Amino acid sequence: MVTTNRSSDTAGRPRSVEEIREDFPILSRRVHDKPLVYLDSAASSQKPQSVIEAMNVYYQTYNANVHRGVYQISEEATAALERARVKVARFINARQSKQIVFTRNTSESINLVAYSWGGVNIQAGDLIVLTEMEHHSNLVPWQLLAQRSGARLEFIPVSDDGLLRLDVYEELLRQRPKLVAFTHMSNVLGTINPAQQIIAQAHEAGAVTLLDAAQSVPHLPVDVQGLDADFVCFSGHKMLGPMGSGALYGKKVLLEAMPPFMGGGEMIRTVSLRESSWNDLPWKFEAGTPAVAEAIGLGAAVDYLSGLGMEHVARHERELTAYALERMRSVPGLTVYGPEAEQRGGVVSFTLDDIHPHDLASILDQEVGVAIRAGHHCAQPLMERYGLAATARASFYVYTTRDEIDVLVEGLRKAKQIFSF
Ligand code: 7TS
Repeated sequence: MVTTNRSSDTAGRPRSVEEIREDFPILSRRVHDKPLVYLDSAASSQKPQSVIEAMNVYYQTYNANVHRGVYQISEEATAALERARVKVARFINARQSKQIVFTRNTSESINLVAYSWGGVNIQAGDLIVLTEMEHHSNLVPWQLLAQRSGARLEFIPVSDDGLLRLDVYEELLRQRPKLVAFTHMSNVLGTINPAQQIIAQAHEAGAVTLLDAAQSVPHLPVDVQGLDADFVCFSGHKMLGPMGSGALYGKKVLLEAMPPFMGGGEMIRTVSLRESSWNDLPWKFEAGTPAVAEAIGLGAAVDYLSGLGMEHVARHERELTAYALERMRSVPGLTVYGPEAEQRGGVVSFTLDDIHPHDLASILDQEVGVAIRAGHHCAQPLMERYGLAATARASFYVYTTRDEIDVLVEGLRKAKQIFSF
């Protein structure tokens, strides 16, 4: 039932990117009669065979609802779901698996906290501190909470080179915010924020913290206890797992004190016509039939990443990003946004002359088979901060090669030629 992954050979040598690529069936397909070069992993990653297989095995051999059946396959499904929770907990070094709530994605995890924790802890006049580099997922739920409660929002600004202005943060902390919610890594600039420091300072000022780890958990070793984070939100589909899988980590004292987010089956202990009592963590937050196959797939993704070693994953992407920055900057007229390679993950946003990023993405797709993202990347306030309507964005993962970056650069040169007429 459990598919193995060959993360390293018996001598412990990290697997080469060529070996890793063999685990991803989609990477052998062609687009426009060219090999697919997938450089949009920050939006959603590809999935290895072991993840696809784990979900298939569930559907083919023990598909059943969980937590209620007293027959064998339901018990197997329940055990597999809960095993996946334990895997996710270990992956981010959570103390207990009950601190992992399965959700559909980062957005749902953040909304859960905004409604449940925010509903009882945020009052009129309270301050919530966010940053200018947030994805809409870590902005809009707090805007909605502010509208409901009368709370205030303030923002840590971003410097010209894509770093958070921590001097301004220190000033904001003097106003004693109730919550500091920020992204660990920007999906536009690639900036890796000093999460441990930001969290420690927030705690000194008496604030609770929420870390949007949508771009960090897939790419860096993340230790929630080391960070002392209160809430951590991430998506399975960005870390080799299935669409519709995600998680919320929370400190037990906070999760236990929170009311349910949604009501329904699974999340109750007892129900009478007029009132109910709640199930234990984490099921209190998991109303209705869960996405069982997706959770099992996420567990398999975590196995795969753990097999590779997150230090190895992070090193590969750091090296690749340094290479990409150097190669891309050799293209005349190309502007890269965000900090230098040491302070960023594998995300490179750029513009080329005055070619519209959407046109650029179409040309790269058709001419060289490169898939990149173009647009505001769900971070409109950040775009506004840099006076941009859109950028093109290339993003990398465990299966990205230097050759693929060379193909991207070749495509950029072609685009320049096409637009010079
Ligand atoms: N936070 C960050 C930092 C993200 O990059 C994303 C998705 C989200 C939250 C939301 O994740 P979801 O799984 O709930 O959608 N980022 C992107 C992106 O950069 N392109 O497409 C989705």
